Amino acid sequence: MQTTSDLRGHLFPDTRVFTGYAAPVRIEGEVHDLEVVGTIPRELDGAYYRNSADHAHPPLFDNDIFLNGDGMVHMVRLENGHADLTTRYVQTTKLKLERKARRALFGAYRNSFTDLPEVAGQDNNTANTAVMWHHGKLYALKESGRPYELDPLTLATLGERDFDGQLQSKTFTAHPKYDPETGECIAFGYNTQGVADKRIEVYTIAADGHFTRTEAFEAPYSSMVHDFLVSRNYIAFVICPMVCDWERVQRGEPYWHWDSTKKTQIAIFSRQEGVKSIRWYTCPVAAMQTHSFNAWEESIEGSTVLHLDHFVTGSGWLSQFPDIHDPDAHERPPFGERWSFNLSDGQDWFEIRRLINHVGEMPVIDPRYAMRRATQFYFGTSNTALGPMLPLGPKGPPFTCLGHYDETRDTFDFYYAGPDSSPEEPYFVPRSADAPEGDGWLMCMVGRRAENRTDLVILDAKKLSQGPVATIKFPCRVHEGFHGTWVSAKALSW
Ligand code: V55
Ligand code: FE
Repeated sequence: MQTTSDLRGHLFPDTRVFTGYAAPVRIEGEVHDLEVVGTIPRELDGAYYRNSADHAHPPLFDNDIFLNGDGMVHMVRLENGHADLTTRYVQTTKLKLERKARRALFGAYRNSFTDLPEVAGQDNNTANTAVMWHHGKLYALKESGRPYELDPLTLATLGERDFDGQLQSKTFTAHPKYDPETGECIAFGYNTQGVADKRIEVYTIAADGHFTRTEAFEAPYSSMVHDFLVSRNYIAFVICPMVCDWERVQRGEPYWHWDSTKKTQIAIFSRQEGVKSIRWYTCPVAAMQTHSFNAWEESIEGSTVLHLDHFVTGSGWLSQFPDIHDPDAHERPPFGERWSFNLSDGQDWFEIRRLINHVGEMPVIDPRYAMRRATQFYFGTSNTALGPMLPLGPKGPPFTCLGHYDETRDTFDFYYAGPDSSPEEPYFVPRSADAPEGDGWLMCMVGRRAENRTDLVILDAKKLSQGPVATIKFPCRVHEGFHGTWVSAKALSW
């Protein structure tokens, strides 16, 4: 098979995914004692980890998408007002094979039929989407494969994991949920055989790493199940028409396509009773959940109402995956929505209302308030009242701001990162274990696009518009990433 990389030579393609601020970085290393403007709060003793997709090799196909980059984890260790940076690739099977060959061997995103014959049957997992800290271990996650365990102090890869045989699925979500009361992790795998199957496995992992519950159910069709929602007593999956058709995949077409003839369907079941209590709801409009804030229950006049707070778009993710019925369809931006289900009335009906009337994504809450009512919402956004939009990147327009919605006062506050600056997903760290909700810091990587550099900023989460209390300056760029987490030095025994 002649690939576009054979024609190109050993160069990254001249596309939006591989040039400018999105160009692969590929540098692994450490920077000791970074420059700091302002003061890093002394309470922040620990490490911020986050994952990114940073192509290590020019792709086989020029039209490769950014989601197909190799997992590169960034760690910023904060200690006593100082900060150190470590960047390290996840040593996946894919990366090891390709390093040995000094070229790409795997082809299009999740499509093994486009791989070169010498890697037939080998795992294409890039481990590039999120990091998970649970039962004292750090993992790099990608929804198309199993977790890779990392050494939390060095980011060295310890190996692919099935949690000592407890994980049946060949896949594991990049969006596990952590129960702040029980210490459990609720997680799932979809496309569990590594192909376009409809099976979804749901796991409860105890604080010590033991799987205390494994259950499975079938979705109405095989679709991208990127995120889900968990409340104190319920689990909800939003199945969206981002569909995988194995015959198309076998023909070398993209793994996903948007099929507007299918309906968005929501599965809700009790954590206690499990999947035998599943109920399905049909969404009255075309909708795709991008990422979730939180789920929570409310008792209203004797009925149990389950609220799903999440970002939702009315189109597919058309910048990455085609609409098979309408090639000219335009991607629509996501807004924050609250979907409310009366679980007591037996009806296939739910209420949709706008929670956040700003285009946004990368939702975050105070993690101590997960699974119950949270009232403080943080997200990436582009508020044109504060600064101009930035040139399109591979994911669309970069954020220029972080937003904070305080539902108790119904007010918004914004951090504008400055000209040519793009904040990424924030992470909330409470000031102390018993501080009130929202009393703490938001930390966030910020692209300094004109300088080809990255900063980590720390903001007072109640005063975003006042700007950072500390700006930690990297001497270089790290690749734009996806999802991160904070782990205290105590938990790390650092
Ligand atoms: C997403 C990210 C992925 C992926 C599928 O943000 C969906 C959504 C970074 O990889 O493979
Ligand atoms: Fe995600």
